[in-house]
Amino acid sequence: MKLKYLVSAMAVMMLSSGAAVAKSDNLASFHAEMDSCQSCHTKPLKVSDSETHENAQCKSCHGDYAELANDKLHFDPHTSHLGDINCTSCHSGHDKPQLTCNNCHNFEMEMPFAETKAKKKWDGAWDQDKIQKAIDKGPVETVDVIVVGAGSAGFNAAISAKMAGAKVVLFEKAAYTGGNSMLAAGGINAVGTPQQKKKGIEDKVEWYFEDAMKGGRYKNDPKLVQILAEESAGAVKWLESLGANMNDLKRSGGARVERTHRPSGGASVGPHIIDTLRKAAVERDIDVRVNSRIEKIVLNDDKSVAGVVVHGRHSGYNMVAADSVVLATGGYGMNKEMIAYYRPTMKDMTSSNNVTATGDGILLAKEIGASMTDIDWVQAHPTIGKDSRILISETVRGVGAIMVNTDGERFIDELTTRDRASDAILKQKDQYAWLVFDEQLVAKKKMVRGYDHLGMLSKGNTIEELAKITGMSKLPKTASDYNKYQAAGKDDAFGRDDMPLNLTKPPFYAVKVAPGIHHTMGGVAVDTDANVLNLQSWKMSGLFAAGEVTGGLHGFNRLGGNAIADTVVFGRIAGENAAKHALEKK
Ligand code: FAD
Ligand code: MEZ
Repeated sequence: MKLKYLVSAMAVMMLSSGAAVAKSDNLASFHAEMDSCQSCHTKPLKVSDSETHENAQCKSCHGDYAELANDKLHFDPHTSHLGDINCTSCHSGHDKPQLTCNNCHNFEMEMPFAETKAKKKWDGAWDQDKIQKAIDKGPVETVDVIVVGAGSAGFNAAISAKMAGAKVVLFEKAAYTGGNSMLAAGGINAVGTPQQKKKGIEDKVEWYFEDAMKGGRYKNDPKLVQILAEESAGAVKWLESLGANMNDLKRSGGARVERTHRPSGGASVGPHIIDTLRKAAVERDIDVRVNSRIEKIVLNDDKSVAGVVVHGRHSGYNMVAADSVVLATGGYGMNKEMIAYYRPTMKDMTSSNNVTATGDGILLAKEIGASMTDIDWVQAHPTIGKDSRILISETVRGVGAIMVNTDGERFIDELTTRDRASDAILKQKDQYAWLVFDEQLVAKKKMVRGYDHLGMLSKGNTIEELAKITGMSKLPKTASDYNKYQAAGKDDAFGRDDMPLNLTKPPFYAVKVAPGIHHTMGGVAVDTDANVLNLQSWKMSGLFAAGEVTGGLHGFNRLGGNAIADTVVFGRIAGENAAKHALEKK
């Protein structure tokens, strides 16, 4: 019998046998009993922060995720959108195992050694004494470019810096890379791509620019928006050159044409991009370290960047020197205190964000005198599954769903901008709405099957049946009116100008949605070269930033698809300029 099957069989036996569990009550002692500590660890014992050896050991005995995939499970954690992450992200050796999926979901899944006691978390409060001691001790290593945060902006920066000839290290505080980027569902906006040309879509850099500015209520930094628009097609091409598939196109709210690019086949864009970037980083031999939180940016006496203090899960506090640091730490959509401070009216809202979105980069940059732009602008996404943290992608409306209130009546153009749609929902009875669609949409959008799988959809064989199940008494009339507008190509009720589908093919579906925190538009002030600016708007020598940690690009309201575009366009600019700066200083 292969060890992987033997071990999983043993784990199941142990779960069902109290005596066995009492003997080895954690994963580590179970392995030690079978063999020795060397089942998992090196001798002499040295555990890197990324737990690289330990994870290789897991896979050598148990198989990789593809081998562990089990299609009999209702939810298979080994085939989730988290991709190929460390086994120890969930199965910690000496600590209570924790299903990473449950950061957002509430899956009830029995895990081996679930009875293990939880230990004190390594990544609690930042310890200022230890930070200072690490600085006093001096750097333990030196590189050219340090990238902080391994989401899309961080990976793009690290890959670009490495390709420009710099020695790079990419630090990620979580046990896995991906951040909010791996949750992106809709797509990446770009203008002038071969995909648009193939579909006969006329688009212009000026239109992209105008749509983003209008969506942002003209509070965006036009110089940043211009670069985003001009470089967007190059961003898609770059992702494709790294192995991504961006062949599908759809329209997002606030955009005048279809310019949101996504993988063909209906897969979500974020997991696909992160998977591509992870592989591209491995192929380029980039040093990516997880379980490594940056807690300080260190400056020289002349205020130029000297490096960072990293708090590693196993290595503790150390200073790493570099002439360039790129902040790519994402937003603060999961930091309750920051939301309560900057946007008190949103403090009780749910959030679509990953638990990693804690605003660290903003705190790190502020502490050393960086300026902030639009820091209090927080976007509510109108369609987060009610009472959940699961985003119902804008794609669902883009592809054809209608949005109705609890009586089943439409109340707004479904393709309006997010701020308008969110405000309109909050004015409805009970402050929630339903998205309604039919089987045609399900056939087009694989992600909708995912919502069904999660038990989020109500279903009826007729519109009348769906109306009865959901209590939306006016839904049949609304659907019949909408079908007439769709056939005529003119929405007399709300002026929706893109109605790709009607509501005619059973079964019919509805999902309850409500606004929730989605994107923090404000953040660190940057110029067009991704230099971080200080309070006097001077460049901070050696400090760069890209992605959701920055402010200025999106103004007061971001358009769907512009954040991933931001992470690729400005991630690359930050990486290239960080490499240039560091190499010139050598
Ligand atoms: P992130 O991807 O969040 O990465 C930041 C990383 O930094 C994280 O991994 C974090 O752990 C790490 N980090 C933080 N602090 C530290 C520290 N102190 N030390 C070390 N590491 C640190 N946008 C679109 O354009 N299209 C979409 O379809 C789309 N869909 C979305 C769906 C969802 C559910 C969500 C939440 C967002 C979506 N967005 C979308 C927005 C977009 O995904 C994010 O704005 C974007 O991915 C942010 O990328 P980033 O690289 O800046 O940050
Ligand atoms: O850009 C986004 O946040 C986006 C497209 C989200 C979504 O609804 O899919």
